[in-house]
Formats: sequence, structure tokens, C-alpha cells
Amino acid sequence: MKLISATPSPYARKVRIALAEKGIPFELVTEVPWNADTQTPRYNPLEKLPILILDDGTSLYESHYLMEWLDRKYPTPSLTPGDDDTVMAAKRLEVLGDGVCDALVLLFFERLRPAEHRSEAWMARQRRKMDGGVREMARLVGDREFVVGASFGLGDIAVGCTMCILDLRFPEFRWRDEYPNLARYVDRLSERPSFRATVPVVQTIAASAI
Ligand SMILES: N[C@@H](CCC(=O)N[C@@H](CS)C(=O)NCC(=O)O)C(=O)O
Repeated sequence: MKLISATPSPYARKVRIALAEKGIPFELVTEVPWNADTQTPRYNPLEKLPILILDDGTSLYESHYLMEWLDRKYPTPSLTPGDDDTVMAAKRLEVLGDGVCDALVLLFFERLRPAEHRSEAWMARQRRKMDGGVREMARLVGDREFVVGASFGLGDIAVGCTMCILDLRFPEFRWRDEYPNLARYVDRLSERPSFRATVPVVQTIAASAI
């Protein structure tokens, strides 16, 4: 099995953490999905990573789909243990995390545009989504060790990956000051070997790609 990933991608990181927590061997293929030479369109018509390529050549994509696929095909340890309400609570955290990351991506690219073409209203809109999503994640985390239930799982991966990419891409968002409970929780998660092995790193996007 191969995973097409990018070093800063929070979406790919979720899948890398799931693979590591489950002890599934895989080959990591690192790409810059925005560059002209990326192979992502060969494997995903939506031209996004992460992409999981199975040994028979089948390609699977979209991080929430991959998380569910891995949890169903490799159920031990489960990343969504518990009853339906518990599972759906974890998936809600993933919706929030992905939503914050989607807003961050839009804001990131808007900021790369020449100042005279940037829309302040558009950037403020994305910023509101990020603020709102993080506020809600902080509320749901509270003082819990794991955001849902009594063990590590999908919700923790979603929150952890989201907050770490904010630290990297948007350090002026001082969420650690606003939500010290969330900061303590993320710092604890970051100690896990699966998190330590997948710390996000900036990639250089070719100037011609943007
Ligand atoms: N909803 C998708 C988002 C994936 C995504 O946006 N990936 C970025 C890299 S972080 C990408 O490949 N973007 C290329 C593009 O949108 O053309 C998921 O969860 O997998």
C-alpha cells in the first residue's frame, strides 16, 4: 500500500497517524500537489491528496473516507470505538477540523495574491470560520484527556492535526492564549509517536503553480 502525501497537509497527516497507530506498513510518497509535475491527477480525478494506492492498483482518496476505510478494514485498534453516538461525536470533530483546514487553505492562497487583488471580506470570512471552528473544538475538548470517550481516536487525530497546521501556517492566530485547555491537550497528543513522526513541514510550491 502506498500513501501519496504532502509534508504540510493536515488531511494527509490524519491518514499517516491512523496508519501508524494501527501499525499498517505502507510506502510514503511525498508530493507537492500544486506543482505541475504532481502525480495526484493520475490517481484522483479531484486532483487532491491524500491518496491511498492499494496493492491491486485501486486508488482511494478524501481523508475522511480513508479514515473510515482504514478503520473498517483494519479494525484493531479501533479509532472509533463505542456506540453510534460516540462514533458520530468523533466524526463531528473531524467535520470541524476539516472545515477549519479548508478555510485555512482558502485564506492561505488569498494571501498569496498581490495585495491589490486580495479580498479583505473573503479573508475575514475564512478567518471567522477558523475562529468559530476552533472555539467549538476547544469547548468540546474541555478538560478531557481524549476529546471523545476514554481512549485515543479519530476526534483526537482531527483536532491535533488542525491545531498543528494552524501553528505552522497561521502563527498570528494565538489560539494557545485563548484556549489554554486546548493547548494542554494538543501538547499531550503531540507526545504520541504517531504525532512526533508526522510533524508538519512547509513545502515550496513552484511559483508557476499559483
Ligand atoms: N477534502 C480533502 C482535502 C484535501 C486537500 O485539499 N488536499 C490538498 C493538499 S493539503 C491538495 O491536494 N490540494 C490540491 C488541489 O486542491 O488541487 C480531504 O480531506 O482529503
